[in-house]
Amino acid sequence: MHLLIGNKVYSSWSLRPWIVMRAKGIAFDETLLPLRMPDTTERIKQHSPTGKVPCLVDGDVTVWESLAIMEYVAEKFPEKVIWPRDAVARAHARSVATEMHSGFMALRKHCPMVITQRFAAKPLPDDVQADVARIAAIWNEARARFGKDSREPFLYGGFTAADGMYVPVVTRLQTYSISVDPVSRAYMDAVLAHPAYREWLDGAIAEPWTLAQNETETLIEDLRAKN
Ligand SMILES: N[C@@H](CCC(=O)N[C@@H](CS)C(=O)NCC(=O)O)C(=O)O
Repeated sequence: MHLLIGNKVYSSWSLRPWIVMRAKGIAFDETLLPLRMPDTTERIKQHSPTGKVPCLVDGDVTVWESLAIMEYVAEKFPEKVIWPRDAVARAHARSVATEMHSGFMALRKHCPMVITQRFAAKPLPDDVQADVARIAAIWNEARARFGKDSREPFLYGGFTAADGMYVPVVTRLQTYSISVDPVSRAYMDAVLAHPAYREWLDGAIAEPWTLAQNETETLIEDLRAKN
């Protein structure tokens, strides 16, 4: 299998299926296409019909959209337990994963992923604060209902696709120094310590396209204005 991804510093959607596949020990090759280059769309469109990453190619099968890629590998490798085994937990996990996929626009717009950066805390607009409150409620509920009896620290105990969907949310809260309750903080620390996350972060740090701090701030302003 071959996964097409964008820059590890910026491409939050690429990180989601990448980390699920890596955390679950699923073998794949990756090709990284730097975003925001003159030929980016043209190069991605050679593989992905939307011109966006991530995109998974498995022989004759092409799967685009991060969540569809997770579903594809979940079907292909049922033994990897990409979604929780328990039906109630699985329904909850799919709900929070799709809530993330289609939501939290205020947080995504205000705090774009720049995984290698750390900014001082600043007051957040009300709509961003509301997104953070909802995310913390999701994490607390999942941990209390489905994760607490497990020795593992993720939303449903072991790492699942739902965690994969929230990894770039964790990194945003970390990058922008956004405070959360102790349960959410412990969850964030577990995600940030995961070996697959550390591997992605090392790749991001090594990327040659990373912008300097002042250029990053300009990029963030640009993304906030555009989105
Ligand atoms: N809904 C898509 C979103 C994919 C997306 O927006 N990817 C961004 C990178 S994170 C992209 O490819 N942008 C194209 C570009 O910047 O040229 C998914 O879940 O995979």
